[in-house]
Amino acid sequence: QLLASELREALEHNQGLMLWYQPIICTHSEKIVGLEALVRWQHPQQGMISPATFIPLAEETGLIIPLGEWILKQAFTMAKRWPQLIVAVNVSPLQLRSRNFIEQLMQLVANAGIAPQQIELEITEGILIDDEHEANALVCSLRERGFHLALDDFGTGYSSLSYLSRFPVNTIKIDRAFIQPLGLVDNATAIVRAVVDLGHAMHLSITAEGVETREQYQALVAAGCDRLQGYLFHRAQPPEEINALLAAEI
Ligand code: G
Ligand code: G
Ligand code: MN
Ligand code: NA
Repeated sequence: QLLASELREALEHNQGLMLWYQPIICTHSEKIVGLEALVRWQHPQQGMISPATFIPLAEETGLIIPLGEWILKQAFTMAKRWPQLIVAVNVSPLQLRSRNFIEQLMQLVANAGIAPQQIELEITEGILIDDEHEANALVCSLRERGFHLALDDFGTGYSSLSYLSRFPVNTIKIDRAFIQPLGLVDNATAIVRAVVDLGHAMHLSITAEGVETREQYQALVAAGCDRLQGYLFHRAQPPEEINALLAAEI
């Protein structure tokens, strides 16, 4: 596990790891309303390594706990600099279920000088696998503290729509697997519309991920989707570039 020990070192020396941010757009105003933090690792020899590779490795080795804390700390520091925006952070199920997670979060929020209301925690249906009751209690107590919660990769997991009523998130992020076929495949629009309508009936806001084409965009506007994210608008980019984007918007 050479890569794992290199990841540990990168974390210890704060070298090579960084957070990039992908804008989230309000469908109505077409303005940036949020930023999703996405971790990047510039490996000294191998170049950029995808989180799709090193997050699972971090989960296998337990490194996800300190890595997850580092990610939260960085994202909260930037949230302080972008007070008008929601900052969304992906949280691994292992991190979410770790001891003292809520205490740690509250400490990080206090240290950064931000309100929990500015933070959206992106969780996946993976936390339901072990103990649905425990997952529900955790989500409820995060909501009580004021955090926003988003159910990420919606539609790809094993859970059914009925879970939503027992899992009090604020937002559903429709996985890009459902966005991609819009305009190409019969019924793709019907599926997205059904998710949007059901979400709205439950007072949830709906974000579409992976929006890449005008056709998808138009179908999502017509379906009443609240927020949009994807390469059609912006890719994830370093904080300095986000600042330039925000400055250009005004
Ligand atoms: O950014 P990219 O599309 O390459 O991300 C690939 C995968 O890694 C996605 O599933 C994404 O949710 C996950 N990921 C990216 N950044 C983070 C992070 O900061 N924490 C966690 N737990 N997962 C992340
Ligand atoms: O699992 P999660 O939804 O957090 O994954 C986010 C990942 O999706 C990131 O790695 C990000 O780079 C990627 N992503 C964001 N927008 C697009 C897009 O429009 N198309 C594709 N293919 N990937 C995207
Ligand atoms: Mn996400
Ligand atoms: Na996703």
